[in-house]
Amino acid sequence: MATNTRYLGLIDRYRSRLPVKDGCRIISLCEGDTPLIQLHNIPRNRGLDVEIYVKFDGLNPTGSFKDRGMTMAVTQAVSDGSQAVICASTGNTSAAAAAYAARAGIRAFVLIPEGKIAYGKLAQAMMLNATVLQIRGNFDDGMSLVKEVASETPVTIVNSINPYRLQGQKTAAFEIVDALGDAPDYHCLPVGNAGNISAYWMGYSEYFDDSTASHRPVMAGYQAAGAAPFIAGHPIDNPDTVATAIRIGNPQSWDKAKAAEKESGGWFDAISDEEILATQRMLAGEEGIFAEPASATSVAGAIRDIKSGRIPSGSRIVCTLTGNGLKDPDIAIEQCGKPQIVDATLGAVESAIASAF
Ligand code: AN7
Repeated sequence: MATNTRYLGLIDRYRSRLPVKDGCRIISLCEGDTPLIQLHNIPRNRGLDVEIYVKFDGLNPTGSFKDRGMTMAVTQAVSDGSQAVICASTGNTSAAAAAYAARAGIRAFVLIPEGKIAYGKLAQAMMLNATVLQIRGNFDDGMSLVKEVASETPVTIVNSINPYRLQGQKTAAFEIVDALGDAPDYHCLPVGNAGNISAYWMGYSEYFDDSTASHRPVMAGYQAAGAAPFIAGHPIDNPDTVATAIRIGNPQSWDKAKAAEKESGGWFDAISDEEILATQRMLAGEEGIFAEPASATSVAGAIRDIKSGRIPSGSRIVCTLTGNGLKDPDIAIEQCGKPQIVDATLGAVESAIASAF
């Protein structure tokens, strides 16, 4: 007889390390347990002597790491008797909130910046039956509005200022240590609202505190150059980047992220849009991994810092790929161009193939 080993999601897997009440209804889509893929061609093609992995969180149920936090936030909201959740979002949070609210049978309200979210994310939020409000403003404006609405209306905020979100997201660090047998030397992340880097630091710290890991990694956070408040040293007013997921000027987890930087001996740095897109194509073309632009920021930063020696040779590095490339088809086609059109004849197809070599 085969045994039933069906994976039931990260709350089931890490329940003893999560604040989940006994007997409460778990709202899950079997999120978590995402692949940790070692990069082979990218380091080899550049002569980089490092052991580098990507944690591909774009393979979560709604295609981003937000599902990790959302299973916890919506489970708690339902347990508290909440009938509705609300968030501001650059796209991925809205998709995750919509999905987990649908699963729970409650309402989701999402505020997104008009015209500035990737098409796949908009499709998700609509299809998953959220009430979608496109605001004439950016993410930071939406975040302020959500706080005001929630102070007057019985809706639960499921942005990462909800502490259950970070609790869920810390499990990614657990999975990495469980997979590698210890913490990596460096962990590189894209940074927008700064919740995820704070959550990873919490996860690594908890494993270190009870000696499950022998050390904690140095944390490196990378922002898009046009949306880099941590590099500026203060919130910025008009963030802009091709990586719309991280088009954020006023990170809500500022203090937690700065603490992670300081305690780990890490750093923040900025990556240009050109570098972000070139790295997105590099991951796809050289490794077969299609991540969204914001995600590529972590790998772009890691490669730059390995080349400069800031991350030394021989290091073991993990980069989080936070979202799936399918989220943003427009940016992909824009970079690659439309495919060529040929006649439906053997000759035309053969000559097109020959010219590709
Ligand atoms: C793919 O969906 O803020 O630093 O509203 O979608 O924890 O904010 C998305 C953020 C990185 C940044 N990569 O993470 C939202 C939202 C992707 C993202 C980030 C986001 P944080």
